[in-house]
Amino acid sequence: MPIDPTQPYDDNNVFARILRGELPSKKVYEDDFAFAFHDINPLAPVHILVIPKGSYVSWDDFSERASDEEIAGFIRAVGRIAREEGLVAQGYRILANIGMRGGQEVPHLHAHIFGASLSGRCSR
Ligand code: DGP
Repeated sequence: MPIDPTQPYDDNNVFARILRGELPSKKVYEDDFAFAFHDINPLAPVHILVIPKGSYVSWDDFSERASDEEIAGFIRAVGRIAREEGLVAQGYRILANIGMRGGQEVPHLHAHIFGASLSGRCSR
């Protein structure tokens, strides 16, 4: 079910619990601003979720409340992960679903990174 982005941040959402180490994840990357892990239900040969460490529901919430340092750190991390995962030569997609019409299901901001296998496309 898509979330209602006008609700306050829910500290018990699944990504908050992954960040706190209460739930397992297949970690790909971590720094001061971002945490990344494999999507549990991959829609591409490479499907990574990147989340900011702070408590933000949506892109608009993030851009309103996060510091410039957090925003730069998060965006930098997405690019770094694409490079480190070897996606640059083949190309990749970045997607953020926001709110009800955007189809967002987890109320902690996340960017999907979709990458291809060596021969395939990065999405269906
Ligand atoms: P969306 O909110 O629609 O942008 O997508 C949420 C994504 O999060 C979806 O692709 C599935 C993934 N997901 C949901 N719960 C978990 C979980 O517990 N672990 C992992 N690794 N991924 C999850």
